Amino acid sequence: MKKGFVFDLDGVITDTAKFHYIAWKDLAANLGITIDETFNETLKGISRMDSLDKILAYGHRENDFTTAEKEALAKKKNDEYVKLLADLSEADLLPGVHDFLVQAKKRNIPCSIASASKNAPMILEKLGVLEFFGHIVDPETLKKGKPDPEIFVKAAESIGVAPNDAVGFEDAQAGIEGIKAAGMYAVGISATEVLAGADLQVASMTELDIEQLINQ
Ligand code: B16
Ligand code: MG
Repeated sequence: MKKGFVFDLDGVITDTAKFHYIAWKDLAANLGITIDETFNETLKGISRMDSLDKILAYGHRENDFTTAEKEALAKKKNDEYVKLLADLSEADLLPGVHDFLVQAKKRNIPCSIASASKNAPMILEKLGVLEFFGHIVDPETLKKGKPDPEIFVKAAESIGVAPNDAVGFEDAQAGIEGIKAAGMYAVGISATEVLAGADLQVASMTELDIEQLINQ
């Protein structure tokens, strides 16, 4: 019997990858680096600074910037990203998410967020679903990012649920690995990629049966 749900944000609750892509593409172009959508796939679930490092390495510019300069670049990207989120609303929730959260609330199943994004609280507020989450893990408090299980263990424990009793929802391979390493039941959400190691994979949350999940 499962007692709590842990959600990734980007790719599970909403699709912010397209906005990350626009902002990173513009920043990279200013540095003479061209990235495409295939490269953008490798940035999903990766922290802001690790994403910047990957882009600089891709453009062979990894040794060209000081830490302070890299922080300024990451801030510039985030400022553009936040501007692109200005019109985000409930309409940007991915299919089935709102209904699933309502069902969880009805059954008193606590929910938390395990996202690498420092913008998660603001995004959830804009989407109108902040109230459904008992806790949002602050990525600044983590020693390691996904695929390390730390964020998922913290997210489950923050809502008073042992990882073994929790279900985790992820769209990225690194996230599925982190959920499994935490000892949780992993639900992969992707219509395009096979998520290796997921206990269950669906194309969207509309396909999920909450009763069946709880009884895993
Ligand atoms: P921020 P998730 C991740 O979200 C994104 O997939 C990734 O592209 C982004 O770099 C990361 O959040 C950090 O986001 O710049 O807003 O702090 O999938 O872990 O919810
Ligand atoms: Mg994700």
